[in-house]
Amino acid sequence: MSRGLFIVVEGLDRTGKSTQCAQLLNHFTASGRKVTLMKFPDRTTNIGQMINSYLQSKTELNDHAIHLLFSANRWELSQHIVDTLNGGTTIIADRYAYSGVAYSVAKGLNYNYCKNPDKGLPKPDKVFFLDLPPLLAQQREDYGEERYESLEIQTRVRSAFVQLLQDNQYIHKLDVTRQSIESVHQALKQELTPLLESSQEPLRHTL
Ligand code: DGP
Ligand code: NA
Ligand code: NA
Repeated sequence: MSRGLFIVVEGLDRTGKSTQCAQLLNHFTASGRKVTLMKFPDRTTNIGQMINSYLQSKTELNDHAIHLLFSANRWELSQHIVDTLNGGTTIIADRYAYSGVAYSVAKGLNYNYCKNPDKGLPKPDKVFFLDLPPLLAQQREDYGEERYESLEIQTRVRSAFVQLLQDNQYIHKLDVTRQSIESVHQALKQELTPLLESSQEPLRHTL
């Protein structure tokens, strides 16, 4: 049995990540592939509940402490990721370690420091960065409810993502400005086609 693919969708808040993940899930399900969705942060775990409370500004936490909690939230699910992929199921993840770096760098934490806690996590087969100018994202529905959803912070998060794109050629940037949901979906599918048609190397890559 071949293993599943690990696909990650990244981007600023309100760039359509969740919508695109759902579309990919439907597409893969319809084509008969075993597939599941994961979302980071996963707010259902104990650590995830601490993160949720922080994001809703119900608690305050030191920048380093929350950085490590976000990473711990990925680590507590890492074995599940490995087992799922090795069991032949494809994972579509709404955010992953790239958000981990970008949002903390945006607060002023050191870039290399930010990457460290996630080193060793399973490495995705494909990472997409849905790029939308922060000013356009801000105009979308429900914007501004959580901690990081301000134009100033999102602009800094985008700069950090640009640095990640420069340092990791395997991250695929997709400009979603003025793109319909369907056209972004088509672009993602097209980019995934070569991966779907080739057999995967055993899962041994780590971040
Ligand atoms: P979401 O549930 O996708 O809206 O994400 C919640 C918020 O948390 C969003 O503003 C992005 C931010 N975020 C996601 N992952 C991380 C992370 O690992 N570290 C930090 N600092 N922020 C993150
Ligand atoms: Na959000
Ligand atoms: Na989302």
